[in-house]
Amino acid sequence: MSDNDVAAKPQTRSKPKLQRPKLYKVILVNDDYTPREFVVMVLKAVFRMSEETGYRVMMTAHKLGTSVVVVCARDIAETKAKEATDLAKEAGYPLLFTTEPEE
Ligand code: TYC
Repeated sequence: MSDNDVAAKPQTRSKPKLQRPKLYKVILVNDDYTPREFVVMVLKAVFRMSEETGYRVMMTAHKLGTSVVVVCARDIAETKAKEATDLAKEAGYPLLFTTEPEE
């Protein structure tokens, strides 16, 4: 085997790209039955919001139909959305929190 037969090393190295885990939005959905104060109470209890932030998020859903509550990892988003929706269900309200992937 002469020197000329040695296979050339590839000149580029492929750098493995670390995929960032997709983030999910928790979305508050408006309805005609749940009292405003109850929505704010749930936002404070489950999402650790202040009264002011909770009121603002609640009013956004009230006026526009939906409001983004938080953006976080999928398992946390799904757990919190279920916790908040279950609290309302126990109290007899149709209040709904959903999740969807962020673009
Ligand atoms: N629309 C409700 C009312 O007028 C209050 C409300 C706000 C309910 C936001 C749900 O996600 C909601 N009592």
